[in-house]
Formats: sequence, structure tokens, C-alpha cells
Amino acid sequence: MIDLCLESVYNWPIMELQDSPQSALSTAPNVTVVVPTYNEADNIRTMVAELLSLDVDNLNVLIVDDDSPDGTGDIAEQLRAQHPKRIQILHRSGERGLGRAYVEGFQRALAAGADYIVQMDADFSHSPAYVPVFLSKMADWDVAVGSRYVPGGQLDERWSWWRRLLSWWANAAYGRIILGLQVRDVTAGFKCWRREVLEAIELSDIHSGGYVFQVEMAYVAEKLGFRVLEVPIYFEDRRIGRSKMSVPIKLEAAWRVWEIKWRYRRLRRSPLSGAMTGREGGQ
Ligand SMILES: Nc1nc2c(ncn2[C@@H]2O[C@H](COP(=O)(O)OP(=O)(O)OP(=O)(O)O)[C@@H](O)[C@H]2O)c(=O)[nH]1
Ligand SMILES: [Mg+2]
Repeated sequence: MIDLCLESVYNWPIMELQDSPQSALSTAPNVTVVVPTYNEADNIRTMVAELLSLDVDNLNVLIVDDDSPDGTGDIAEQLRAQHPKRIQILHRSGERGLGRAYVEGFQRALAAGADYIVQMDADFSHSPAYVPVFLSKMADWDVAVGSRYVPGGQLDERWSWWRRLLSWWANAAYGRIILGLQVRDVTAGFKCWRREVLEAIELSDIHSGGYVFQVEMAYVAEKLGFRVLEVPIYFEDRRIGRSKMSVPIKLEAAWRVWEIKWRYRRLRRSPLSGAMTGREGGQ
């Protein structure tokens, strides 16, 4: 059982979302959990088992695997054979990257009719137990963010002071100082999106390859005026396997924040459709 001490709530000028799927449908909404994987052979079975055992109707899992050398894609296929109606797999080849994996995963989930799209890591830093908590908030919010940096949120005690400092710096410098974001956990990778938000974001124009993808998505969602709720989570260090965080990914984050700020400088919330407007083209 999750102990939610407090929720940090931002209530920005609210974009009216006509005909929310929840109210329009008599059946339970469709939920797709998008899980990107690269060498998660030791995690993917348990992660999928925990997700499928959640008490959530119409929940299915979309694994987006980038041709993992450790055979994660094959294990995913075995899981799909066991649960053909609840597991989908997107096998990507060529250039790998978290950002592109998520973009293609989101596009697939939208095309398949998902009402809510959850994004989460496969390494148990994001506990599946929070998924129902996020979903329970979606009647009133457009995006739920699993946050380490709101009261009640917590980082694994095993994180070194250096890693904490880096994470704090990334959030303070990138998020608040450079981009002026209201969200506290700018690099959060555990989120639940209402489908209309992902439809309003021009996904094919999202350029981030590494984890700065999370920052770009947070920035665009805020600029479009969607209602974002931060739900405190306990962020556990990865249980098994190795991090894919690399120096090039960190460097990309450092320069791309500026590029994001420039590229979306004219983006304004759209009161009508939520469509992206005023955005400059090109990278
Ligand atoms: N499809 C795909 N998934 C990826 C890629 N890089 C990372 N992932 C997945 O994205 C999730 C987050 O990656 P991690 O390596 O755990 O990155 P992190 O959580 O920022 O780093 P740690 O804190 O060290 O765990 C995991 O499920 C990874 O398997 C990639 O290039 N392609
Ligand atoms: Mg991780």
C-alpha cells in the first residue's frame, strides 16, 4: 500500500478538454503502459507480471525494445505468446534511443485507441503499484507525474551525494532557471498521459534522444497549458542490470535544453484544440 502523504498540485489556467473519454465511455478506459527496454532481460518478466496483476481493467503493456543484445526482445515475445491480448511489442532496429522509443511507443498506443498512456522504466525504479494511483487522478488532471521532488517523494537512500547533487542540479538549473518550469521533477520518467495531451504534442517533432526527452515533453505539456499533477513517489535504485546513462546522453541534455527553449519559444496554449501553435519548425 502506498502512503501518499501529500500531493503537490499545480492548477494552471485550465484547458477545457471536451468530452473526456472517461465520461464518454460506459466501459473502463483503455490503458497502455509503454515500457522501453534495452538489456532488461532480468527485469522484464517480473515487471510485466506485476503490471498484469494490477487491479486495473483494460490495462495492456507495450514493450518497446531496441534490439537488446541480451535477448530482452525474445523474452518479450514469449510473454506475448502467453498473453496475446495484453502484451504488444515494438521491435526497433537501427539507431537506439529512449526518446525515439517513447515517441514510437506513444504513436502506437494512440493508434490502438489508448485513453491513458503510462510511461515507465523496466528496472523497478518506478513501482507498478503507483499506476492505479496515477489513474485515479486522471478524472481531474491531464498528466500525472511520479515525482521525487515534492513533499512525500523520496530518493533511494543508496544514491550517493554526488548523484543527488547532479539530479538536483539538473532539475533546478534546467527546469526552473533555464526553462522556467513549474513542475519540480523535470526529468521524471514515470508519467500518465491523457491521450488528448499526446495528440496535441507534435510527437514527430520531438528531437530528444536520451533522457532529456522527459524534459522536452514536460516543457511542451506545460506550455500548451495542460493540467499537471505531481504525485510523490519513492524512487528505488535499479534492482538488476546496468544503467544506460552515458556521457553522450548527459552532454545531449546539457545543450538540448537551450535548443528546446529556443525551438518552442513561440509555443502558446491553444484554447480550442490543444494543437501546437506558434512553434518554429526545424531542429
Ligand atoms: N528502447 C530503449 N529503451 C531504453 C534505451 N535506453 C534506456 N532504455 C530503457 O529506459 C529505461 C530507463 O533506462 P535506465 O538505464 O534505467 O536509465 P536511468 O533510469 O536514467 O538510469 P539509472 O538510474 O542508472 O537506472 C529502462 O527501462 C531502459 O531499459 C534505449 O536506447 N532504447
Ligand atoms: Mg533506471
